[in-house]
Amino acid sequence: MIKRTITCIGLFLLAIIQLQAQNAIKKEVKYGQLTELPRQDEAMKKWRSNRFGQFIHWGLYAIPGGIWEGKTYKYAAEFLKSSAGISTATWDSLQYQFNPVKFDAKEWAKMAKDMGVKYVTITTKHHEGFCLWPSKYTDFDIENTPYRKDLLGEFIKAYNEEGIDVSLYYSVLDWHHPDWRYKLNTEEDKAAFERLKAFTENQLLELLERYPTVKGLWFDGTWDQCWKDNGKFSYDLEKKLKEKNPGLIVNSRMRADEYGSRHFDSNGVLMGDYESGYERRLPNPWDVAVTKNDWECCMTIPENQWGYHKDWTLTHIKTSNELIEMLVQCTSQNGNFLLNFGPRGEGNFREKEVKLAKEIGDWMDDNSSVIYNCGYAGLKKQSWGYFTKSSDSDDAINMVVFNKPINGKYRVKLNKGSIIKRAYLLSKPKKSFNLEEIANGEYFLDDVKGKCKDPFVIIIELEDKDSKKFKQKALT
Ligand code: FHN
Repeated sequence: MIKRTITCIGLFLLAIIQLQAQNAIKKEVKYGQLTELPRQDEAMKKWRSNRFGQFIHWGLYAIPGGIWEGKTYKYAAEFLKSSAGISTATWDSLQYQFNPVKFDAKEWAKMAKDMGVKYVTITTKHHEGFCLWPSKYTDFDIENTPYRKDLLGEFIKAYNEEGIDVSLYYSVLDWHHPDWRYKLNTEEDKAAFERLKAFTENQLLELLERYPTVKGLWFDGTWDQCWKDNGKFSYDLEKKLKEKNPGLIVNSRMRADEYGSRHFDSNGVLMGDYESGYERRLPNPWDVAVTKNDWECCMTIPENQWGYHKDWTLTHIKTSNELIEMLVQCTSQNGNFLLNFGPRGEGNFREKEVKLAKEIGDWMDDNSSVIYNCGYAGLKKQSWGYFTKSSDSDDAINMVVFNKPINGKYRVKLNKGSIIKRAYLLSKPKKSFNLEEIANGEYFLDDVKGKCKDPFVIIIELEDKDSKKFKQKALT
């Protein structure tokens, strides 16, 4: 009795402490999230069902391609200005060499379409500050290059004609702009940064005005103190941009709250429309559900090169199977995969990128039904690969196999009570696998003989939960 009373008092005290702790960390956030998440409007549903996107990093850095005065710099080519200690004036003069005579927007869009992407995100202005569109607010733009034409406009038109949604990358960090400040230490810094804010807002509204079909804005370069000190500005800006383009989708990097918390507000609530912190990394594949928020992983083909680097022998170059596995993993965990390409200064892609795009596209031709409109199947990654599930289907799940078991049998662990009705290769739907039930909801699938391209897909049809057979099994 005494023991029970002590336990009850203990639990009561613990509950009070927990309640107090919760209240202590709950802050009143005025400039946090604008809407309830996850967004369920048509634009967001489309973004979510797209699953696979192409990222393009293109700017002046594509001209030197990681090499300056005969010296090769290993670090990311778009950072060459700082790696090689090049003055702003010298770097900016690359503008007068930017003449991508080989740029063919239609060819680019066709390559993207054939690769199977449903959306593209292109750098309109990277950290160097150079703008790929003719901007009213700066001369450091495409209009003042030998190319002169509205390159971004051509790009958007061509991709839209192929049915690909376009989203625009914009770096707030700006190495060219005289009013950029990392920190706002003095009154003069603050005044300069006010001008930078006005410039940023004007350019973003200009982009949305000029290119009304744009579906999203992808912010970057927002990690410095100056941006953290301007949470209210980022809140107001998100609002204005969304008023200008209803349905607009914005990544979480755009935002800070009034306490300087980025991506997530001070109470841990995501800001923007999807989490964009997965850069060159994926979530733990064994996590059952990553998060209820939408998210996107952006990935490079080499280890860390976004812009064009002339020497790709410096790092590991991912194979198409590695990249396909990442795409599948993202899908299986309800995320999107944005794969980066860095075209040359002349305007064409390196042969290796073209080849990889073709290989991924060949795989997508046969297997895109396990990617588009698909997501988490309610099941963990297993030793042979990943499950995905289409939101159009109630009774089928997809197994995407990357590791073929030596004994030729796939051990498949479903949720308890699940019964497999039939399993077959997506490429050979008529031939069923032999099934061996080894535990409640657990099976061995015997390999179906025949050649299939790796990685490949097995479809599992499940017994309808209302069927007699299912009810009987569930009781046992
Ligand atoms: O510094 C950039 C980098 O060049 C590239 O644009 C990536 C893409 O996510 N973002 C920055 C680093 O977070």
